Amino acid sequence: VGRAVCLGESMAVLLPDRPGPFEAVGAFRPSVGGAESNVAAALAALGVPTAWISRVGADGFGRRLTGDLAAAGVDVSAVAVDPHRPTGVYLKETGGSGLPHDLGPGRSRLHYYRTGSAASALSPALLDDPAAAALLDAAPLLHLTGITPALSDDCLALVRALLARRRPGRLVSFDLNWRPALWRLRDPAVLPELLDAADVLLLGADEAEEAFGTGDPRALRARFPSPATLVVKDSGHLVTALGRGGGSVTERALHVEVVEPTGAGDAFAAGYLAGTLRGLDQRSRLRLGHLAAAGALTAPTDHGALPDAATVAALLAADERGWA
Ligand code: KDG
Repeated sequence: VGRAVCLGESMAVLLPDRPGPFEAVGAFRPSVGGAESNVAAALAALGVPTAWISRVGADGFGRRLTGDLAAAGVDVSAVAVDPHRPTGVYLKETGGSGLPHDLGPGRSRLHYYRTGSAASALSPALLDDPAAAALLDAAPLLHLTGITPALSDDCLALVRALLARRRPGRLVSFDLNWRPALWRLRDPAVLPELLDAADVLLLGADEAEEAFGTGDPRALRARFPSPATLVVKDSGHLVTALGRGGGSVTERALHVEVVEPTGAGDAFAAGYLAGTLRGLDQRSRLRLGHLAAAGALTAPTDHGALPDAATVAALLAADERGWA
């Protein structure tokens, strides 16, 4: 059995020492982020053998990314090192300081420095790389997001090539991850065709509203008819999984005190996909997604911890009152 493969750009993250606009920040602490590698780390934490495929610069941030992911148990053997382009970086701004220009409590904004990054040079040439091809050929799951096709024409071509190489028995999941800042200079009209080529399509209702004019699960199901499962996350509270035949299951998120929301969608995806690979029923897949998301919501970084295995098992089996 192969490893689940997550493919996409990761970046060094600089986390501020306090909430507020950057003019009020005293220091930044380095961490790692990137939607697909967040999913990879969370899948590994959930016990799913996982690889992350990407490209980093020949620099300290690139070594930090690959080192941290390897330490999280993720296979990084097919991460290429680009001698000419740097690893991307983002700075996280968080609200709640009460100062002028503050974003507001519980809100955050990512400031990207990633144009011309090593990962933006990912291209269909990746498919000729023996290490990447071997991982992709054996993968029971390939996870992609809408960030990658926004990075460059080459990245878009790679996503198209990956979606065209279907293998029986391999699931392809695609998380919209709508990033308007990345699409400002590119045409997002390429997205629907990519999303509709997935087996499992994950969307946030808010981001779908912005990107496609509707966040309604039924309308989105009609808009994206091909994926076997469409998962719509309604502002973090309710998540609905809709099959192709009209059936649907909805599960409420856990109530948690949100510390910082970045990475929660990735953690949800990992929980849902780990449940899918384990053959759990839809409700349990959604619950595992919510449990993983709760960990990320209550951590200042992109990553959070899961409860112990016994607690997870009890929560998956709990009745409606025991769960929410
Ligand atoms: O989902 C979390 C990501 O948004 C964050 O880690 C940065 O990958 C990132 C992006 O492109 O926004």
